Amino acid sequence: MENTITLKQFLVQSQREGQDQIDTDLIELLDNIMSACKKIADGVKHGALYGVLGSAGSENVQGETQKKLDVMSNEVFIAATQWGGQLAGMASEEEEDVYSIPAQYPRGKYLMYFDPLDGSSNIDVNITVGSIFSITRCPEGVSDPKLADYLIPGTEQVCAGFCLYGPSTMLVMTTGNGVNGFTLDPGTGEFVLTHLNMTIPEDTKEFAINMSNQRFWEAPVQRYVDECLAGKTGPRDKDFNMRWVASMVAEVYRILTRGGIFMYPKDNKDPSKAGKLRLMYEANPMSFIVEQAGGMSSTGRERIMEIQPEAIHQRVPVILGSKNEVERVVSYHKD
Ligand code: AHM
Ligand code: MG
Repeated sequence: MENTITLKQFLVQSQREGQDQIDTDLIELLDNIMSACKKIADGVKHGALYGVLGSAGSENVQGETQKKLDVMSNEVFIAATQWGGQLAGMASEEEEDVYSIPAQYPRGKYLMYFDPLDGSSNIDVNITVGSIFSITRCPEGVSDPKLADYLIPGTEQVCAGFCLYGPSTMLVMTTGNGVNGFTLDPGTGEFVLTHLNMTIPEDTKEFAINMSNQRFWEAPVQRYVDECLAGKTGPRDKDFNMRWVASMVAEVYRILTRGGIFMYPKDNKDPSKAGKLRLMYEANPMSFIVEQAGGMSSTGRERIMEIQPEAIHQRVPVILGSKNEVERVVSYHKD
């Protein structure tokens, strides 16, 4: 245990080494995010013992049924971070409007966007879920940010991360200088550096997509998946493997570990929706992490992090992972 480096130590050391993005406020904010993640991990682990499984009997702004753990995780995230004085405001998948920091707390310079419990359709079936967060600077001179102040492109992110509630609890994050993974030690309650400088292999033989939507996809994605399925007998001349966990956090973690491509592409299932996943608290943070690990992230037509957001709950197509495969899908969109 002597040589272990905790997440907090790692951040302080990185600050001392002059990493521009890291300041004391960010370290304190991340410390509070860690507290939130530990509480949520505890709730997820205890499941039925805490009576937290099942539906909360309400819907969020996206019209999705909220699970009890969705609601609880959202409350935990807000309670753990709003008091610290580092945030000017926050936006959550589970909140219709942006969340103003209550008047009794000081306001800080950062904005936080988060999905308190991603993959929540998996809660009741005991499969990995996670929390995703993204941090940007609040626009200069703004102390009481309004909706428009939050519409900042992903390229401006100062930090992004996710916490995975799986067989082990892991926090993976970037501050724009590579990606590192920390495993929660259940004995000490500390996140310990276990995965230094995670990188995504450029090539892969594994793809992840919800095949039940196949008939709704556009031609470039149809072509890409057809070619993967053809395996050795097709133009790719190699067999592919497929995975679909229905938890983006678990898919991105797998890709960070052994490569792969993840797609929730544009489809015509519901023409009013540009995709399923949300730009501000799913696509942007995951894109930042994937790019920092040497991968690529695109809608098929543009780099996700360069999208100028138009709404806080905006949806976008997402194609991310091993660079050469994502490039291939993007090239099919150009053809
Ligand atoms: P959520 O934030 O409501 O959980 O939705 C996002 C999740 C992603 O984690 C996952 O990739 C996707 O939805 C799965 O969708 P589907 O059930 O359509 O396969
Ligand atoms: Mg989500």
